Amino acid sequence: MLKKIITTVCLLYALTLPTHAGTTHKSNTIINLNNHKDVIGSRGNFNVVFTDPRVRAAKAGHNTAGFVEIANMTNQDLQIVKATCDAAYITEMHISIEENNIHKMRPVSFISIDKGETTILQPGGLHIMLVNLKKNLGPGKKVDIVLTFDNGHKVTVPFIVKEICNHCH
Ligand SMILES: [Cu+2]
Repeated sequence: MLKKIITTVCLLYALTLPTHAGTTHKSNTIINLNNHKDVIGSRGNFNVVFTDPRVRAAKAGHNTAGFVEIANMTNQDLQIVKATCDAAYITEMHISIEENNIHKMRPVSFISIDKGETTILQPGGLHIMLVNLKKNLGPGKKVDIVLTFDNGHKVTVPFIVKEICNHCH
């Protein structure tokens, strides 16, 4: 279920095509790293599309998770090697698995996105785990998650807080 993420070297940044609110619509966030202040490393092409970045609504002190579809439009295989979020005390990349009919999740050290492929973070699979929230995340709020790629690129992706089923992962 691990798919892959991107890395090339160009410089583009964020063109956001916002969703029309509601919990069922998807939004695309096209990351163009040209002139992006967070870009670290060499220059080149970096074209990654983040679709429907969303975080499950949860209260301060609780854990929650972020989900998103990530399309690697570059010509290089990519990996996300780190995720950080100021709204939580701990941010990890996780995968949900089922062993002996028991749902578990465990940290992964990276999330891969092959060139031309899309990796889907979703309930029951890969997700960004936000442990011990510092504040309430209510529906409609936005929370930034910074994703670091294996080539050194750092991308800030705005995740929208939504009601997402509680037992999906
Ligand atoms: Cu988790």
